[in-house]
Amino acid sequence: MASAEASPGGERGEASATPEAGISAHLLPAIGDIAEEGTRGSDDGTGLCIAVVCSRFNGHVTRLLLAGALAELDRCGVKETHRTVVFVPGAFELPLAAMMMAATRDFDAVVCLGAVIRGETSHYDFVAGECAAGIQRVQLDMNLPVVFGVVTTENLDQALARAGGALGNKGTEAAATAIEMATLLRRLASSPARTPGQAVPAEHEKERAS
Ligand code: INI
Repeated sequence: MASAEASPGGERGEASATPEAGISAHLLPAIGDIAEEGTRGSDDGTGLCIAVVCSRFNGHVTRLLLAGALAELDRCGVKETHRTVVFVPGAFELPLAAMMMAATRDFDAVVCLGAVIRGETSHYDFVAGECAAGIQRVQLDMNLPVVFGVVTTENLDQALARAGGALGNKGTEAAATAIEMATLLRRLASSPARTPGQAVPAEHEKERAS
């Protein structure tokens, strides 16, 4: 398993990804061009417990997202016994189920998977918007990574392209994000990153003042 320190920016193919190759912006270079100091998570899911909440609406898309997410959890070493998959009727229900999973405190991250397709609904904006806002709220309220693995598209073809088609798999990306954030939070908790603007621990206050 590649460690973050050993391979900053390189774990998920960022260094070689190009827009021309049709690779999602999520995987584009962001870190490789930046100085290598700093703290980030890794793709080592060993020992992590991950909950996946998957919407059944547009199930022909979400089942592909789920397959991508589970394959990524496998690749990263998250044991099957350390995963829980929960299904909800639609994307609108994802935040509540994510909140319930987060509240157990049994998980290091929650991955939310869904597909909201504008062509099929006049209330696309409400479903997609409330789903996104709800997921963000859960993650901030619960202080736990809750990942938005929801494709929001104009039509079915665009959704399928992002569910294992030409534009990658949003479920795979969501699982990778969950592991990166969970490992980042562990690292920050055990050894706070000293980045500009970050509060200085009390024991260092004197040192800074002198
Ligand atoms: N839910 C989705 O996940 N995707 C959609 O595209 C969608 N459309 O088209 O309406 C959708 N609607 C259902 C919604 O998520 C709720 O389940 C429903 O409104 C009950 O709360």
